[in-house]
Amino acid sequence: MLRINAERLIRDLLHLRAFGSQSSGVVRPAFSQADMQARYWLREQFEQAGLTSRIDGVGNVLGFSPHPGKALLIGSHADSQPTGGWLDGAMGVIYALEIAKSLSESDSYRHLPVDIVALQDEESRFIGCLGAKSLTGVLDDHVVRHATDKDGIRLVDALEAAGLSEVPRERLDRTRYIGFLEAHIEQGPTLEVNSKRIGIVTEIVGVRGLKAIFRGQQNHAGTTMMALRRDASTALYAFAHRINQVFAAHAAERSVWTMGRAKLVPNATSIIPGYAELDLQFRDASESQLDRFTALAYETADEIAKSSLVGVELIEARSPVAPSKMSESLYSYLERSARQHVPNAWIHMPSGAFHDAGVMADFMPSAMLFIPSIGGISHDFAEDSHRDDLILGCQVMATAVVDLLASC
Ligand code: HGY
Ligand code: MN
Ligand code: MN
Repeated sequence: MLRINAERLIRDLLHLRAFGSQSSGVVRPAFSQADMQARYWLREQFEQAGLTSRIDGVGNVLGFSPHPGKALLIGSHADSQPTGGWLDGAMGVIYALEIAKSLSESDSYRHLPVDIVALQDEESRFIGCLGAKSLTGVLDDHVVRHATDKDGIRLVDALEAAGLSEVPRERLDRTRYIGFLEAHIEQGPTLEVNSKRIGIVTEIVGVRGLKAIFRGQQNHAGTTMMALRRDASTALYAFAHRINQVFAAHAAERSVWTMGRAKLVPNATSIIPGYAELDLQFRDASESQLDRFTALAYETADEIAKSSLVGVELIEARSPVAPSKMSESLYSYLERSARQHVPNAWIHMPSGAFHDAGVMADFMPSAMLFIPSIGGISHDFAEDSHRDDLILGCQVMATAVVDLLASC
């Protein structure tokens, strides 16, 4: 069996955490200085693991094995949410690094071809799963040219500032790979609540994002009688309330929706807002359910516009990520390894978070492994996992990798 080095795994996880660390979490958004510093360090580490490593034109850090034969690609994303947890994405990148290092030190397994990758902007600062979409050839150049982050910074300027504008983007060679494996924290409570230590992911939800824009009339908060107001904030609150009612009435078992970002202009206590924005994100494992929610959102926008005398416009706020199925033949190796290491402490489960594996799954067979998140918390500085779960997850992944490649 390929034995990982547990101390080195934790040490490398903590080293990656140091890039952009704040309180107990990280602030390492795509193309930030902390993100690029982390990628330079990862490129060095990939080289030290015996791989040929380079950073491509959208910031993906790739490590290519010198060994012949059909390879596995393993990895996750190294960028974080604006205020993120230290393990989201990072864990899967360091698992891949630890497996590469352990293989390079093993007389029995050093010949196995494993490429590794630290993907870029999975967290949608500019474009959700930017790195995975670029590697698999589904990144639309028009979208790249016009992408901006929430502060209006253009992606093309971020690429320029990171010194990547003239760097070629890598494209994966489909014929080189058996498939893609991604390890990730669960980011939810299922494993912990069920006292399980390993999750084998069967499917990943899709996600869509709309922005509702409300255009009314800015005016004095004291002299403007209620009947005369065209209050953009009141229309926003009415829209949000109605969405919660209508989506709840049409929700499927795993439907979720979030209105996590609002903007009122001019955002002053004694001024009736003339302009407002509200982001609406929704997710489900079924494309038809996402279509249904999209239609309901537009119907609700029309309804509020008619009843409030405020203009209500819906625009697409993010590039959609479609729901995806994981490869059963690939995840059967993760199952076999989990059964060997923790016979009664693993389950099959869907993923309520989207992941790069969801994009990779359209390009090659893909599979994911989860470890528990303490308290089910993620996308928060408090995100954490138990050290023994971190170590177990990497060992289960390493055993599955060797078993899979040895059987090819
Ligand atoms: O939002 C997500 O599901 C992912 O963690 N970016
Ligand atoms: Mn995330
Ligand atoms: Mn993630």
